[in-house]
Amino acid sequence: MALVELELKDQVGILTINRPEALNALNDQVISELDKVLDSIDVNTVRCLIVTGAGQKAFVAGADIAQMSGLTKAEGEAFGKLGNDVFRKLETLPIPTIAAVNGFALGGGCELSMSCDIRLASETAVFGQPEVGLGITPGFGGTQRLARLVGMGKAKEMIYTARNIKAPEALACGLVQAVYPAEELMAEAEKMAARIAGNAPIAVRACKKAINDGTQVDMDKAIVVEEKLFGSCFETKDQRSAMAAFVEKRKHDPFENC
Ligand code: DAK
Repeated sequence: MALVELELKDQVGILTINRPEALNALNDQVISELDKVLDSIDVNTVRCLIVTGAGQKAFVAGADIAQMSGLTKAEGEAFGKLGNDVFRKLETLPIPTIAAVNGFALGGGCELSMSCDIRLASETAVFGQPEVGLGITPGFGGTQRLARLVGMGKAKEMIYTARNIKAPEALACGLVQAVYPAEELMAEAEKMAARIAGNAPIAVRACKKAINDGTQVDMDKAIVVEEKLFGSCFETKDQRSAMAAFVEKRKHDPFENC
C-alpha cells in the first residue's frame, strides 16, 4: 500500500498522505514517496493540486517522533534536508496547491500545509509547532513560513509556547483561508480547485511565480518580476482568445494551456 497516493479528477490532482495508523506522521519513507509523487505530476495537464491526509483524525501529526528519537546530529541534519528539499519542491511546484487540513496539522504537518499556496481547514483541524516541547526546533521550515504567514509576534508566540491552536484561531490569524464542517471540506477544496483549473493555466502559474518570487525581493525588483510575467502572457493563445471574446461580447472558449 502506497504511503502517498495521487488521484486525478479531471484537471485536479488529490495527493493523500496515507499512514492513518500513525496519524500520517512523516517518516523518511513517506517523505521519499512524497518526493517521487511530486516529480510524477504533469503540470501541463494537472492544473491544481489538493494535499490532504487519510482518515478522519489527522492531516499530518508531524515528523515521525519514534524514528527521529534516535537520530545523531548528522542524521538529524540529513533528515531536515530531506524534508526541506521536498517541502520546497511542493512550495515551488508551478501549479497552485491547496492544503485540505482535515485534523491535526502539528510540527511537520503544519509545515507541510504551509508549503501549500492556500490552506482550507475542517472545524476539527488543530495547528501547532510543538517542537520545543520535544527538545528540538521546527525543522521543515516552520520558523520561516509561519512568521511570513501570520506575522512574527504570533509565530513566536506559537513556537515558543508550543501551544496548539484550533481552526477558528487559525482563521483569525490568517493561517487558514476558510473553515468548513469536516464532511464538507473536500468538496469545498475540490470546488476551489476546479474554479482555479477553469482559469487560464499559464496566467495562473505566472501569478504564483510572481507572488512567490516577488515577495522575496524589494519592491523595485518585484515589479520587474511581475512585468516580465505579465508580458509573457501576451505570447499565449489563451490571452488572445479570452480578450477577443470579451471584445466581441461572448463567452470565451475553454482555456487550452497554450
Ligand atoms: N510520530 C509518530 N507517531 C505518531 C505521531 C508522530 N508525530 N503522532 C501520532 N503518532 C502515532 C501514535 O504514536 C499512535 O500510535 P500507536 O500507539 O497507536 O502505535 C497513533 O499515532 C495515534 O496517536 P495517539 O494515540 O497519540 O492519538 P491521540 O488522539 O491520543 O493524540 C495527538 C493525537 C496528535 C495529540 C498525539 O498523537 C500527539 O501529540 N502526537 C504528536 C504530535 C507532535 O508532537 N507532532 C510534532 C512532531 S515534531 C527537523 C525535522 C523535522 C522536524 C523537526 C526538526 N530537523 C531534522 C531539524 C519536525 C518535527 C515534528 O514534526
